[in-house]
Amino acid sequence: MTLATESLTGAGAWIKAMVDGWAGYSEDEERLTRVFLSPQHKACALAVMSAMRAAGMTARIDAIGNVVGRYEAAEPGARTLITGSHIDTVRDAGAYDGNLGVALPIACIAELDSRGLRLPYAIEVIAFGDEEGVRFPTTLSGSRTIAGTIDLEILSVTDAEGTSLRDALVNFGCDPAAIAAEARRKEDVLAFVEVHIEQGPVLEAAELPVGTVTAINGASRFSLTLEGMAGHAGTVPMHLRRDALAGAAEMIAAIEQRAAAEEGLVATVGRLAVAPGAINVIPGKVTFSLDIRAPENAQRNAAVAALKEKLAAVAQRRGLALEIELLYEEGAVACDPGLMDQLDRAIERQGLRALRLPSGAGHDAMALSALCPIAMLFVRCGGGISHNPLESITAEDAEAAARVFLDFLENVDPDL
Ligand code: HGY
Ligand code: MN
Ligand code: MN
Repeated sequence: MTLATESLTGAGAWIKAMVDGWAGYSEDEERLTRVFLSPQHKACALAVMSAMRAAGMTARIDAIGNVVGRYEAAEPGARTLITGSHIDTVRDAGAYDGNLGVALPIACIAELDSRGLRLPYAIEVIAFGDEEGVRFPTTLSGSRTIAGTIDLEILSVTDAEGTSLRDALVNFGCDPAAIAAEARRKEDVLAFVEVHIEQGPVLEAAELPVGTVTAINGASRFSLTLEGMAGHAGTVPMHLRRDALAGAAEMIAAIEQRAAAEEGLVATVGRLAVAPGAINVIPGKVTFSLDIRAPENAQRNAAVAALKEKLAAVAQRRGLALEIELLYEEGAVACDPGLMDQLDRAIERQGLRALRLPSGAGHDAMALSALCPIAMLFVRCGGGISHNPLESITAEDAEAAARVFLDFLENVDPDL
């Protein structure tokens, strides 16, 4: 499918087709799962790279596995506006989370290139490889590398098979020793502006295709391990048990209760493992995850502290050993007011009502906020559904968002 050159007519269908094509790169025939540095990530990265080149960009895979497309400015030495999003997915994912924010800017640059138009600044489109943090107990390594904030200690973390991040990078064809050099200099970067599906119901309720993001909620992720005593399901009286799963169940109910009691606070237990996992054995060990978020860091930190106290009391009463390991923490970040205004103006120039909304989901933009001013353009998704194969967008909304984003790109103040 070739992109119509004038004013992005047909771009929505082109963008959707590109993202739907990338959805074929999955470790599983039946559902979309593409984890960091997997063979499917490599295949998708190569497809992204060729799409970037076809749109008139130079493109390469960097030392941390990001795909970096670059569209030079009208004048050499100009600063760079970075856009992009992630191409890794959760398990049994929807196709548009992250990926839309790579395909849509590629369509916009293809349009600029078809007109032979260069802007007063360069544009980089980056397809980050590790935003979901599914394979390794870390995340945002791609965007943190660009921001220069990556902690190279993470090269030693291992996945469920025991493969270290370092070895996975080498197998992917990357050179871990070159990661530090990928960091961008603050003085070279104008801004980072990410296009992403909303993953929530606000735009659909407002009957709008796009919206301007005000801030991104902070998040803390933990792994909790409970050790009790495995035993015979038939012989151990209830009052003598140290049942790790019953303890976890009480803790998970307490977590849900605490979050439900406070506006804006959300807490999720998404993963749980029980050992030894036999029907007639009292569970001796349970490991479960905790993802907790709020718009304000103080609110999230207070909830974490309160829950740690509560869970310790439950463990103590039940004679369970409790270990809580912090896996990841990223503070809430505010979007740049000037960039938000410029996104609003572009939305209005495209004949749409400008609406502002917060992001409950985390994004690579959080990491890039350490490097430069950030902003996000949200795109309506069907039913606000995400992290679910039912995730959807319409070609019309993708086209409206592309028009807004291209309008924004052509009118950004280069002296920002
Ligand atoms: O968890 C998040 O908010 C993002 O999808 N990684
Ligand atoms: Mn996601
Ligand atoms: Mn995402």
